[in-house]
Amino acid sequence: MQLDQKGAQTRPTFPVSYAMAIDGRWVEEPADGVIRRDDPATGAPVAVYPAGTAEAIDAAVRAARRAFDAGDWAWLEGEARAAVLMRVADGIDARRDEMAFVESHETGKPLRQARAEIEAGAGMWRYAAGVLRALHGETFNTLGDSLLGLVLKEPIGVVAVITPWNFPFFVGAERFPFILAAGCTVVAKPSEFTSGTTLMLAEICGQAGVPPGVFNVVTGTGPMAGQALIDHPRVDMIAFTGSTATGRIVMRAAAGTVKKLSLELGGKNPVLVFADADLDAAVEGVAFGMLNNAGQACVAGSRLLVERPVAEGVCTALARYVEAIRVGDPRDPATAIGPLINQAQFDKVSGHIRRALDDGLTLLAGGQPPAAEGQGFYVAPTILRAEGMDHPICREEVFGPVLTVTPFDTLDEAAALANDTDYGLAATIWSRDLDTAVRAMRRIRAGRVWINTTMTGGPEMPIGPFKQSGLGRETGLYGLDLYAETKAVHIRLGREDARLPVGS
Ligand code: TXE
Repeated sequence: MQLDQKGAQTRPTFPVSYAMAIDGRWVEEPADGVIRRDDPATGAPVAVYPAGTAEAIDAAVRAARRAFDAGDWAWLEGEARAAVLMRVADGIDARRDEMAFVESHETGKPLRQARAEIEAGAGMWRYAAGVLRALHGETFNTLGDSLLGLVLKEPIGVVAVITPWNFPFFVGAERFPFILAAGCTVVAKPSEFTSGTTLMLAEICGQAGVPPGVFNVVTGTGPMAGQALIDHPRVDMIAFTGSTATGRIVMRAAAGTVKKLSLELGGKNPVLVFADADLDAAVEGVAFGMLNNAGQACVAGSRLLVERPVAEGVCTALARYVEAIRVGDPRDPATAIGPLINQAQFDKVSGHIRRALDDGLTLLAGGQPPAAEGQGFYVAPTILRAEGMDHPICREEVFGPVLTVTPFDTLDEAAALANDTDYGLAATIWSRDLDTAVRAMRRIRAGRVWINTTMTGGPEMPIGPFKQSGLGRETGLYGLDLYAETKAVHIRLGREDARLPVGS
């Protein structure tokens, strides 16, 4: 998988056999066999990765530790480090179509969407390169005539990054460039379903001048490679993105050697539509928030709360809108939604829908496989009406193209329903009234709020959770600071008087 001489991109022949990137080398061992990944749209094999063992993790962590302690990266001048990150961004751009092709085949997401995510990922690397030299400490000149206080920012060390399958490249791009910008070294463990683009990134990093050992990738399963990584005593910090259940395992493991944590976990994100909203725009936005990436997004808008006088009309328009959405072949440019990631996710989403129907929730759209179906894990956009927030489909992260709709009468009620969840990742508000929109925004407990738009932003905005959706803020200046330790330095000027009583 290299650029050809004219600079055109080569599409890989599937299945691709990958090796792990450890200490600047490509290695297939230590591994406990291999993991085969099949295209969720067709079932055809697309990738084979080594099932890295605890020994592979140990080798990668030792390499990252050595590279960090050697200081070649951590002490590199900011200008030079930024130049490397810029070259990584250029390398991503140069292989964008090829990476999008791999990403689409491993995840089932539409090719057009995969391309946009790779492009936005390169933008993250450029932003981190630019902001890198803004990382700075403080001085305190208030400690008196003979004491000067300095607050220094230093890289935290070896960071373990565990990423999920829903946005394999982009979730990495929200973290890796900031971690490297701060001067840290990385051991990444991508999802066992979608490791291809992270390994391609390792190749690009090497070509861009990231020194050996600074960016390592070990492939493998969560219970084997993932667990060994979070347990490893020489890891200083874990950045984990995935389910809340696995997030709890990560927290427990981190307690062993008191590692710093960043966790982006599940979400059950409310979308509030007030009667004064631009309802056409709201319907389109609600559909996008519910269906982007087939609903497999932690910030997906999965609970629609709609003001009662417009509820009927919004439901009718929304049902019509989503039923016209094209579900099918991810490589067809007309496709809006591809298949779900795998059988387990298909079973989970179908099970949620079945249970809701058995329990008497009203079906407004979908509920069965879509018409334009191949043999993949396709689920039709499904809308269900729910009174209150008690049913499991309103409380649990479904992670599929499924939306519940609940009417409300007052802003207070809307805020209470929105906050009636253990999660706090994101929320969306549709209203043309500034007072209503701002009051609702202030009441909702979520790390990201969109008003009259949804699921958009840029690298300068911090992302992260409230409540059981996790810990920490990635991207923006916050994302750089996250990977820095803070050292308080006290400098004495002149000779100090003895501070202990001496003699009698
Ligand atoms: O996630 P896991 P799964 C949610 C979503 C989905 C559910 C299950 O609701 O239906 O999680 O998905 C690694 N030690 N999200 O089971 O297990 C694993 O290898 C260390 C929300 O795929 O959390 C992968 O790399 N690592 C989410 C990563 O954790 C372990 C995105 C995520 O997998 C591990 C994905 C262990 N013991 C799923 N066990 C979001 N917030 O966007 C697993 N892993």
